[in-house]
Amino acid sequence: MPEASAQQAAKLAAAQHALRYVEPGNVVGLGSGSTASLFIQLLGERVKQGLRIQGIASSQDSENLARSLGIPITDFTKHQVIDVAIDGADEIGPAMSLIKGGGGKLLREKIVASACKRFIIVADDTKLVAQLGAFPLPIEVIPMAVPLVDARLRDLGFTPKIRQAKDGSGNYITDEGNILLDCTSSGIVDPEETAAEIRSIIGVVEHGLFLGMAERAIIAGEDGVREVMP
Ligand code: ABF
Repeated sequence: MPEASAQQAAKLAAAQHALRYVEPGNVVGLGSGSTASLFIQLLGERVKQGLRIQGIASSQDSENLARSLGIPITDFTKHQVIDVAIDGADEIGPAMSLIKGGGGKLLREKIVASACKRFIIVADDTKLVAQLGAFPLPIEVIPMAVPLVDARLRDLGFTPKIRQAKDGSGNYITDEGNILLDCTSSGIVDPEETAAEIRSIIGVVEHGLFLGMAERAIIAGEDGVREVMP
């Protein structure tokens, strides 16, 4: 097997560490992205060994992966509270402020996070930043409203760009049928204020600022695994 990169090894170490927060009988939020996918794979192994849990996925991709591994899937019609969710992030800033959505799944990710008793982030240490915003902020928008939302975001100092599908077929379409705007900026100095301003724009479905939601981040790097608290 080819030598795993240091970053890949770090992601695996973070995912492995996160397993300790899952208890028998839990409803587990299954995050999206490469690190969360490693967690799902490890969780699948535990299920094969007899761990009894049910998963609620934050994307169709994560649900498909979980089902392929034999992880029982449930939904919010049966469980409105998730015991613990493990998810990734694109940036982790001060006070556990996050930018998420680089994988295009921010809406369901935030819905899962909103239903959690415990929301825990797994990431390699490249995700830690002193200020959010170097990573373009993903914002999910109702298709017909894109030109209106674009103009309002530019007034706020963002430069929005419609995300394209990787297969070159045109605009990326989210699991809920919306458009994603990836918004570059000179930095997000006040995430709370920025989030409120974005949320006030009609046509915005959700944005990738996750504030006051994560209880901790499991961070892995060359010097091992550590937990970062808000
Ligand atoms: C997901 O994790 C997304 O919000 C984000 O794009 C992704 C990034 O993490 P990774 O580096 O693990 O893919 O939850």
